[in-house]
Amino acid sequence: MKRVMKASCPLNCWDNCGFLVTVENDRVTKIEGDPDHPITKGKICGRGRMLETRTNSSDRLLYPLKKVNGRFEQISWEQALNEIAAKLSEVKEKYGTTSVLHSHDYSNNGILKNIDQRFFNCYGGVTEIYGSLCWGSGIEAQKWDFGNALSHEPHDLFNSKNIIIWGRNVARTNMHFYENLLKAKKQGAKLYVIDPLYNATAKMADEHITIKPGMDGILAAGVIKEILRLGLEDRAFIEEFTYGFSDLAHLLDGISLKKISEMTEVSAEVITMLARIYADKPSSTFMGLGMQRYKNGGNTIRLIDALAAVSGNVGIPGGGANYANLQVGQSFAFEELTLPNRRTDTRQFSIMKQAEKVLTAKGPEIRMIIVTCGNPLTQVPDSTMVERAFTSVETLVVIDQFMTDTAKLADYVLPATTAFEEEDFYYSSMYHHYVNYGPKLVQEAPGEAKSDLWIWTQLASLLGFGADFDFTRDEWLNMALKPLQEKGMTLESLKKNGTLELPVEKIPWQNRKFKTPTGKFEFTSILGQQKSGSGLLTLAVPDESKWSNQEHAEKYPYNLLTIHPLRSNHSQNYHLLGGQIKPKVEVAKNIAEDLGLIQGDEVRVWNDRGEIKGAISILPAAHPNTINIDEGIWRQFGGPVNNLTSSRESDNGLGSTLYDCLVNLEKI
Ligand SMILES: Nc1nc2c(c(=O)[nH]1)N[C@H]1C(S)=C(S)[C@@H](COP(=O)(O)OP(=O)(O)OC[C@H]3O[C@@H](n4cnc5c(=O)[nH]c(N)nc54)[C@H](O)[C@@H]3O)O[C@H]1N2
Ligand SMILES: Nc1nc2c(c(=O)[nH]1)N[C@H]1C(S)=C(S)[C@@H](COP(=O)(O)OP(=O)(O)OC[C@H]3O[C@@H](n4cnc5c(=O)[nH]c(N)nc54)[C@H](O)[C@@H]3O)O[C@H]1N2
Ligand code: SF4
Ligand SMILES: [Mo]
Repeated sequence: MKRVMKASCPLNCWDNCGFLVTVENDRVTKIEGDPDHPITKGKICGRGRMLETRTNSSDRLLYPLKKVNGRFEQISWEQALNEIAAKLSEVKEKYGTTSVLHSHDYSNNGILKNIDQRFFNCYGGVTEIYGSLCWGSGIEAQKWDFGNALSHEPHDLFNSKNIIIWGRNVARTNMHFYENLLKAKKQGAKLYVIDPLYNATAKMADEHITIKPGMDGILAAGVIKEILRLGLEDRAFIEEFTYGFSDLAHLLDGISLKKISEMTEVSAEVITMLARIYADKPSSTFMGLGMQRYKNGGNTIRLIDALAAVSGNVGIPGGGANYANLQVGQSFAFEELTLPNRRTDTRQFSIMKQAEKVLTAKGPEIRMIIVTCGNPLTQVPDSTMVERAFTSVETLVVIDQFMTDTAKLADYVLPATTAFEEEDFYYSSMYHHYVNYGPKLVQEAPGEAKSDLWIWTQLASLLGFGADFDFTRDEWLNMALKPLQEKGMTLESLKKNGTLELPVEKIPWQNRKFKTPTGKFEFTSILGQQKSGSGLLTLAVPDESKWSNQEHAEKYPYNLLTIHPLRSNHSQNYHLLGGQIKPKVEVAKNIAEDLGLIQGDEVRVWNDRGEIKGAISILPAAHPNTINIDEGIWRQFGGPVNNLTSSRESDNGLGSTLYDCLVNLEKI
């Protein structure tokens, strides 16, 4: 029998698309876009379509595996769960619960993927990771400036006169926003892209502004300086609704436009042009996540926020310093789902430094690591150290759908279901504010694959807190939706419609009531002061740059970006793409010219942390001395590129410095 059902894309992505999935004989046979979805309107990308291949792949993990004498052996669920539960009891007894590390990321946007936290809290509280490789610096920055990280609802774009895409690879990573940009442009809006790479979004822009990687904060400072020189600032907003402006003005007095131009490698004329664009309101800014993956990443986002504020583009239709939209995730009952009060002990490692901490932690040492919804060997910086750390512990458990590079290191690998084999609802706090229902479409998962929720429930029962997991799927989903029920949003209505609009503020900060300690937009952050020093904006530069370490920059003259791949969500699709996969080393034209390289040449890219080999592809319009190698590549295909990246934390401690990475390159 053939059925076509509404469902959702589960992938960690800006778009959170609505799907129409064809199911025949208990098998997914086709995935298309749901034309009725209010935002994604029937269009989806190849990564979404490829979920059909992922689900039906003959490479799926089908049975629990245990490593015996270096080789995986199939074992029963009973044996796997009993042995893992016994190990959890043993280490709890001997060393305390924080001798267990829960390493995870967000590869699946289902709300019930958070139940792992409930498990670890009820167990007693393990070593958890904090911060984010993805968006951590920017989120914290916006909390300091505004009190929360909020974006305008997607259609407000059409109120903008000028649209500035700052460090976001829209055409590749956020396809429905791209469609809206095309439409806004047709309706007369002007589009500017600030990015070291000339990407597909830059191609349709009125102007592409290339910049030295990591220097965007300095550029924003230059634009503010010009706005002030030209008298184009929004005085009324600054005086009534902001705090700390004189500190910012003082900072800008200390640097010349000439110096800013030299540091950013953006001409003074372009900086003045941007000042006029920002003053020609409403101008909206859409920041990507790439440009905050630097040591100075938090300060960068703060200076761009400051630019939006000085030019009077905060809280107005068509304006906004759009980065993420936390009010989406904040709509659900996380405490009730995860029970943080149940833990009696806790310890935290930053996600960036998890490997180093595993290797060095005392009181207690890490004895056991459990990985869920993540592939740290490929995705976490400094892969060499990650491998050392993850193989140093007594027991490594990985729950996944495929034998990833991380799973290969494990002592136990547990086979997980895919999104179509379990019921959940999906949300993403990145672009739009709709939540999508995802029914269980396939009744019999292949082999013995089980949902994460099932695995936690079984382990909870073996460890004596089964009662905390004794709920039906409907009960769990209702629990998550509880805060919305009084607003008329119920599980029934979600199931019926397939998607629901969350009751969020569509134009944040329109009431000018900021959630900061002063209630104002803060150029000087009180929260920043409380957490780490002065809270002042600075003119900080990346850690790996000639402005911070001349000698290092001479040894490693090129900036390495490792942006998100077109055809894969991180590491999730490479093994399904077919054909010969090999790292593509994209280099700015000047590098090829300086080193006499031509398209296709084999090269080695290296720094003190590691190396990667690949074939040259020349980028004619990229910023000089810039290289890109897409992230996510498996070892068998020549990756991971995180061999080269650093595990340093960003300025505010919560973000990564994945793109703050200098390398050298030679032909082999
Ligand atoms: N195809 C695809 N789409 C995805 C994903 C995927 O893996 N594949 N992943 C999803 C996830 S989890 C995320 S977080 C988002 C990320 O979405 P984006 O933020 O759009 O993409 P990233 O690849 O993180 O960031 C790369 C962009 O930042 C630019 N950039 C890098 N350094 C700088 C800089 O110093 N200054 C400026 N101005 N720009 C800079 C790069 O040139 C590139 O255009 O994408 C989501 N969508
Ligand atoms: N160099 C470099 N590194 C990066 C980035 C970069 O730009 N450059 N980007 C960073 C960013 S933005 C992010 S968000 C992270 C992403 O890092 P990860 O989330 O670790 O990466 P993914 O490859 O999306 O997914 C990890 C694993 O989750 C598994 N998985 C999928 N669904 C489920 C499920 O339902 N249950 C379980 N148990 N497992 C599941 C997949 O099979 C996959 O093996 O990577 C970061 N790393
Ligand atoms: S990966 Fe993103 S754009 Fe592609 S189908 Fe899924 S949500 Fe949509
Ligand atoms: Mo991400």
